[in-house]
Amino acid sequence: MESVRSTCSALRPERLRCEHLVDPMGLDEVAPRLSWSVAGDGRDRRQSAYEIRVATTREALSDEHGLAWHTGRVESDETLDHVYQGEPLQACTRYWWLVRVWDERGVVSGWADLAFFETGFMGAPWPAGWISERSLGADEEYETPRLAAYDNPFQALSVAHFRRSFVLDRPVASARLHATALGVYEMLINGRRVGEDVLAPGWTDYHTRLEYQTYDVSDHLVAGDNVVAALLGEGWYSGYLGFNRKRPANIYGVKPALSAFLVITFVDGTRLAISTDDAWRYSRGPHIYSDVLMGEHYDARLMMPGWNRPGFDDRTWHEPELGATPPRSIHGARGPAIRVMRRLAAKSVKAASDGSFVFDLGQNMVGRTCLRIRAERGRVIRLRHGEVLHEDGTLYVENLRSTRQEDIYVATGEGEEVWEPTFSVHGFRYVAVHGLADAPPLEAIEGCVIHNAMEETSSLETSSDLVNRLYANILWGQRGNFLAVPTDCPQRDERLGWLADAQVFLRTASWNMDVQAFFTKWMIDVLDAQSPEGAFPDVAPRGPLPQDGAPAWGDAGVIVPMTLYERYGDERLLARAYPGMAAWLHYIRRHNPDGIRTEACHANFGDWLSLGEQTPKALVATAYYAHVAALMARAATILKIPEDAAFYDALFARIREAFQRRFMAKDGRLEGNTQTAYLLALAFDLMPDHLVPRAVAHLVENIEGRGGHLTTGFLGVRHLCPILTQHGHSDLAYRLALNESYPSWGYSIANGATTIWERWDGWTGEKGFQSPKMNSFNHYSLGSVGEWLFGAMAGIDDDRSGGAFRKIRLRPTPGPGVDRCAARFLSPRGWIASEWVRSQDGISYAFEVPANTLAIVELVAKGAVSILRDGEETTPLGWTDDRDRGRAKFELGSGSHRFAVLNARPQH
Ligand code: RAM
Repeated sequence: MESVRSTCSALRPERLRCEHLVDPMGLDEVAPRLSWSVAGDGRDRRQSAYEIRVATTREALSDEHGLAWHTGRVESDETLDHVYQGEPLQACTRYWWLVRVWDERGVVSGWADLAFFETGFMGAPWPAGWISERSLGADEEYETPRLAAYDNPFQALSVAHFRRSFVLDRPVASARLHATALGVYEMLINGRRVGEDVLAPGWTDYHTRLEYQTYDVSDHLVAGDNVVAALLGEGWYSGYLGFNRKRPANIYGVKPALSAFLVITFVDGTRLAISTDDAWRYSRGPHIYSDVLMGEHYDARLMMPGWNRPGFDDRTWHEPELGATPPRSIHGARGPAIRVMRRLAAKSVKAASDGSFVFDLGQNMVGRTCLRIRAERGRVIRLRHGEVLHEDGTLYVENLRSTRQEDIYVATGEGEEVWEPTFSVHGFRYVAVHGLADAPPLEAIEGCVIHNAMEETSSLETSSDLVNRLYANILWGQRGNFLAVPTDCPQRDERLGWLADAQVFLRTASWNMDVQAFFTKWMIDVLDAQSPEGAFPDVAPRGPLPQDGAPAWGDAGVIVPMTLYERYGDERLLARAYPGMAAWLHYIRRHNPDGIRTEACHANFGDWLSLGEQTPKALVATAYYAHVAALMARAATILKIPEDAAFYDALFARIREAFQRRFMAKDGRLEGNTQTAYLLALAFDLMPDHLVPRAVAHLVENIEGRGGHLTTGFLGVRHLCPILTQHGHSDLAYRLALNESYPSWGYSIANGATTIWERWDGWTGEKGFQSPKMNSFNHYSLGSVGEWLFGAMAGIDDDRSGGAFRKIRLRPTPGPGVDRCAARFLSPRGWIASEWVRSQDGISYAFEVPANTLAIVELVAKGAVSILRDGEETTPLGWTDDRDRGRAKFELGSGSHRFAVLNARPQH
């Protein structure tokens, strides 16, 4: 080991993040947190000290006296969440930062690549005015286009085009554009798009809060004439939202408004600020209407060439109306922006019986279609979007309910035309193109995948095609539904931030992507949505569905911050959420003093969409009540509030006892005798110790009695495979996970699923499609089995201590039907890899953990004669031989390690 060490190079600090984002702009945190990870060759690598430097210029970073914060050398192995403690941060200022680290031998690294964060207004009042379209008089009409000539079945609004000219007479040093909208916007300067954000500023409860974006536009400006321009649409603010079919819905407001603040700093140190005011002009353009849910109608003949550049004659344009009323809280974006994240080429195109040409993208996805065609002027092309097809090859769109997700493009006839809708998002795999006489080429349609820009952090490859597809389907469900908020589905008139869906899926989500900043933002939405009585909602933002939260739904207000703490060690978020979490607990307690939760359960969904058996709702509700009480006790301990911890511990014990008294028979049988009943009781520690084996036996018996099939809904399914594995039935967990007969994940895959379905019986050979009233083919909830794929099959897990993978638990669990499993995961501390292969001789296992972490490896060695480490049967340091119970445990430092667990062979 020593020799490995002495040849290895210094550690490398990398992946620098501030507030869990890479180089964030417009940050309004007074004391932002800085994180990095360290990489290094060899084993047992450790950071022993670090030094951080922060300064407002790059040059000042090398000047000890010019620093805003200088930690000096600090003896510490921590790489995450170093709270800024330098000079008070100035508003609207870029701070560059650097870090270097010392390794276990005291060898110092080079400085990491330069990173920055840029502050926003830091709590100062939002400086810009608000502009919107004027309400026209009865006899007035917009010049362009004459909307009356078009069919607008949804009465959705057009997209307002705003512009404002200005002259620059001095050389520009830098420029920033801060912008937001009651609605959705895109900004342009001199015809060039500012940033790449889609549907900014995203969705918040616009009554309560609004986020703004900050863009570096220094290189958008030119000497002389300039134009800043904007497109403004309705978005979640005044467009169709949820199942509200009224127009105008007026959930938040009826008329979108834009607010922008362009600050130009000249080389001579002077500044010019341009705000949205009466110097702007607006017009309507080629969008006949644009709506997130319904789609977009765009007549390209009405394009106004040059409208967003200098030299355009805007004398016929209108003066805007001023003074929309924004919410009091306007602050810098807290999560990652929404972007076009990838593009999918069409796989095939077929003529359908209704005259359309149906393109197949090969993947159920969320985003928009890019159309590329040549057509004569005035040709109307309709693009309809659906997730699946009818048997005759036409689109199945019945499940969209009132949503249309249909785009209309009217061609100019000028060469090749390329178009994407601006403010509309669809959930689809198939695009039916109507209005073309001849079959268009495959390249005519491309799918633009849109979601919040989160880093993907995993890969999973196994010998089983079914498992590989299951993993892909789970990942695609997340790509499709992490859009502004974690939505239940992306296609029908719903697309809401349902709380239970989010809490059951969060662990899985955090394997697939770095979701910390995304959920930090959404937790603000959840807290905003808490009622004065303490009730969390069913959906956040509440928007079109204002009701209070059901058990397991409202409980997400406690589960989400605790899960984020376990995965990322985010204590600040936990501390901020804590008062709200406590208020929720007291709300439940007030209504249910005897511990059995039957009151204030609101829509009380139970184990939603379970199949063939119903778990008593009071049992589900009480189990969850106990669970959130236990989580509160943990939260209080972490936050060092011992009185609270004792209170919630006692509360948990009382509810647990009440649960046993009310729902449990002496033989450990639970009321209803359902799979979910046992799963919740076992997962939430509600069974007395001596009856745990009985509960497990009842569960197994239930599953076996159904020929190895599940009945679980949203709530039970998450615990199904993990609990079976934990209690010695991993073979049965594998059987369920790899099952192809109905109901199972495999059944949907065998029937062509490329995402997780909302319901086990979304389509069955026997009955065809489920009721179109509720039948999404892209709902991530039942995909919560993803946490088992990583946590059990691949065997990588955090230790739930909040150490954010400082200690990595590795417990690979091979099982029937899979001969090889290779997983990789980018933890907050770096890449973890885990791979096992089964052969006749036994299992070989290799893993890698990043510098500065410790691996607790547990190998199931039942029946094995020997365990080899790096090819030799040695007992390494940290070895605790536990082979009597069929397990061997090791504690190992960073680097890659190799084991072989050999089978017994006949003796000669
Ligand atoms: C459905 C949603 C969601 C679920 C609720 C109870 O409409 O799709 O997934 O949480 O109902």
